[in-house]
Formats: sequence, C-alpha cells, structure tokens
Amino acid sequence: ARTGPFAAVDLGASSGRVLLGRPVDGRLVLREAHRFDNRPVRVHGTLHWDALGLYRGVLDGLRAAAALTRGEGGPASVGIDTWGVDFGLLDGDGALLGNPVHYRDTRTEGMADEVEKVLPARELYRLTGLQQLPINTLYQVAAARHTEGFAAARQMLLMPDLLSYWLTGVAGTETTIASTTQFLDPRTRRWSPRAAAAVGLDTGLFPPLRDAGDPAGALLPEVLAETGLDGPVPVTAVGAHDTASAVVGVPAEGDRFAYISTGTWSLAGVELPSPVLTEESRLANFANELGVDGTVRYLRNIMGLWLLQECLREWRADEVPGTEDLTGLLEAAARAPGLRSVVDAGSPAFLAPGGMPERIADACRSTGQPVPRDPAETTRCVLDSLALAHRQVIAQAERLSGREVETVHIVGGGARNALLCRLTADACGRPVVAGPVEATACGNLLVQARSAGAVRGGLGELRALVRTSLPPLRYPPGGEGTTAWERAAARLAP
Ligand code: ADP
Ligand code: LRH
Repeated sequence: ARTGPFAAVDLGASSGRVLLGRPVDGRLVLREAHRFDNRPVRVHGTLHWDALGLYRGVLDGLRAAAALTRGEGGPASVGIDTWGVDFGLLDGDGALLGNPVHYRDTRTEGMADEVEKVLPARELYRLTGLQQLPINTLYQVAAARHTEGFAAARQMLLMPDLLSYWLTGVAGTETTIASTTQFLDPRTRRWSPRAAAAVGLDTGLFPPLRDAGDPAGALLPEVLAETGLDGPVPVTAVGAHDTASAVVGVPAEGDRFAYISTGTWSLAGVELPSPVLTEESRLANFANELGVDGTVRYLRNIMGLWLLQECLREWRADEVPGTEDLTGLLEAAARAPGLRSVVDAGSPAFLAPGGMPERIADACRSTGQPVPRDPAETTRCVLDSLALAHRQVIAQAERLSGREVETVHIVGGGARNALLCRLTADACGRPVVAGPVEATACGNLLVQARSAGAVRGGLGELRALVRTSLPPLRYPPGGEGTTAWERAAARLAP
C-alpha cells in the first residue's frame, strides 16, 4: 500500500485548492500544495465556469503535490469536492459539450413556475426534500432541455464527477453531490423518477451512483505524465459536495450542535439521521441534502460572504478608499454602529452578480432603515444581516427537526472573520466555535484516510481528530442579548 499523504482537491465558488494531509500520531497534519482563483466568464450573455481553467488548476495542484511528496512516494490517493448543483454535458465520445453554465446565470428565471404546472412544489418537496432555489440542477435542466447541446448529451456529470472523470476516465455520480440536484429521493438515496420526469430528464444520463469512501478509479497515464506523479494513484470518492465534506470536518463533540459552513455561501443547519419532509419544513425552505455515512444535512442556504465579495469587487474597481485591505475594512466595520440596518441575507434577490452596494442600499431604503454611508457601514450591515440569518435558520432548524443545539460551529473562510463569529454568537445566544477554515479539505482527506485504513471509526472519531489537530476558537455570546436581534428581524417582517 502507498504510505504518502492524501490529496484533497477542493473547489469553492471563489477559489480552488489542493491540500495534502494524513494522520500522524493521532493528529491530522496538513500542508497546502496549491491555491488558485475561480473566476467565472460571461460569453454572449451567459455566465460560465471556466471548466478547463479549473482542471488546469487541479493538474497544477497535483504537480505541486507530487513535488512535495517525492520522498514519500507520492500521494496515497486523491479525493475531489466542489460546489453543488452545476454539471457538464458529454457527447457520445465523452467530449464536453460546451462550458458548464454558472448557477448564477439568469437562465433559470421563471423555471420554478414552469415546473410548478407539471409537478407542484409541495409534491416535489415530498419527493426530493430540497429547498426551492433557482440554482437547483432541476431548474437548470428545465432551462436547458430544449437546447441542441442537451439533445446531443449522452452523459451528465456534476462538477466534481466531471473533474474525476477527466483525471481517471471513470464516470460515477457521488451521492452527496447528487443530492443537490433535486432529482434524488433523500429517503431511498436513489433517483426520483417523478422529479426527473417533471423536466423530461432521463436519469440514465447520470453515471451510476457511488458513495463517499468508494473507489473511483486511478489517475490516467497522461495525468501521471503531466503532473510528475508515479502510478498507480487511486482516486477515492469523498463527500463530493463541498458542504458535505465541510460537515465531516466540523470539530463537534456529540450531536447537540449546529454548523454554519461560511464561504461564498453560508450553509446553516443540523445533521440528522433521516430527512424532515413535512409541509412546515417546505414552507421554511429547508433542504435535506445527503451527508457522508448515511446522514442528512438539514440546512438552508444563506447568501453568505458573496454579499461582501461582490461589494469589494465593485469598490476596488472604483478605487474606493479603505477597501483594498479586508482586515482594515473589517476593523472599521467592528467600530461602526451595530444593527443600524439589516437586509434579508436569505433572499435570492442577491443571487446575481453586479451592483451589490446599491442593491443593499435599496433593500435598506425599501424597509425604512438608514442607508449605510460608507464601505465600513455597508460591511457592518452585511455581517449583521448574516448573523441575523444564522440566528433565524438555526432556531428554525431546531424547531423543525427537534434537534437541540448547544453549540454553533462556524467552518470555512468565514471562520477567519472574527466580527462575523462574534455577531453570530451574540445573535444565536450560544457559544460559537470557529474553525477549521479548511474544514472541507479536512473532511475530504479524512474520508480518504478511512478508506485506506489510516483512521478508523464513524463521524465522531473523524471529528475528534479534527478537534485535537486544529483547535478551534471560542466566541461566547455577549452584546446586547438576543432581543436586539429580534427587534432587527421585525424590521424585515413583511
Ligand atoms: P468558497 O469555498 O466558497 O470559495 P471560502 O471558504 O474560501 O469560500 O471563503 C472565502 C471567504 O472567506 C472570503 O470571501 C472572505 O470573506 C473570507 N476570508 C478569507 N480570508 C479572510 C481573512 N483573512 N479575514 C476575514 N475573512 C476572510
Ligand atoms: C457551497 C455550495 C452550496 C451550494 C452552492 C451551489 O460552495 O456547494 O452548498 O448550494 O455552493
């Protein structure tokens, strides 16, 4: 057996990275091999992912991993996770038919109404348990189904499965990423023929389902040659949905916890043994995404740091003073008056790119609140709004699932944002435990390590390993108490 570290390929909406890691003397030791930007491209009005550019980033990462592990015989295996819902279409020769379309593209506008005529949302929820979001693969298929590309497609591969296919030549669909499509039944963890039929999709377009921990092929000779790795290098299916791997990497003890995976999105919720498919749950727009080891990720999407990323993009393009440096901006936001104005950070109105500072200002105006006067106040408004949304989602998750929450874990890039962590602790009235920043890569690596026999146990044991290796930071709840947050929430009530 190979003895080198495991390689986690983790692609988020804003950046990709390749991390190396393995357990040594009861600790997970991590090294970063490579990091690259993920920049979407608009062509003739359609927003795309730069799929080949991302694949090049993965190859560069594997080349860096090869160089770092030369003395150890190279990585023991490779696991791939990416953001959810998006896919590439392949023709009969296995060639990519056009660049995958970005979930923020406007093609899905009006699709929920189209689908509603064939399969009412109420029924669709009972079949798939997914929250109603325009980004869902089902609505993307509804928008694309009459295009020539779709007619020519012989296979449909979700993003991590597409990258895995390019690396190995083996096609498979991992269950956690499949659960973001709105075509999967969370009770059986198999395709729902009725959901697929609603948009005329043949689920035979997807390759066979596989679970996190299953073997997923080996790097092709051309990949070995290109990256300087010595074969064979196995690829292992991991929680291929980044959020599923992030939840594995949450350093929680016991089951009385909520998680918030904060990066471009904030995904807030609880881990459950089985789905909640009640009408009340649907109306609260909760998703039952599938997790590793037969779990359910009962969560809701919140717009997340996307709101800040988009403001920064605009401010920096306009060379607005005080916005070059994120740390300085966050310090100024910490000094700005708190809870002056809040927006609904759960609203899909903020989904599309562009004009974010102005859209936030408009949202404040239309709810009769003061408009932020500068970037520091806008940033404070965004972070207050995220903390408020975290509070609301966790309270609802608790109520709808019956799962008690004592601790709130924040993982992902947002765990670096001390102000966001503190505000979330204040808003939730519970301690926030922050970190690891790279929880997704940790979850990815640990599932590989377990498959290779380098660690044993269930999610509890994997989480204990994360806890001892990367001790998280604690933020006790404080501030004015939760009534201030209730009053802020009331300003957004219809
Ligand atoms: P994704 O996986 O969606 O691409 P990440 O988990 O990498 O996102 O998180 C990216 C976000 O993390 C950034 O948008 C930024 O707001 C936040 N972040 C990154 N570094 C820092 C930092 N040093 N201080 C505060 N926030 C940070
Ligand atoms: C986070 C994420 C989230 C999905 C969205 C498309 O990166 O995977 O869980 O809803 O991207």
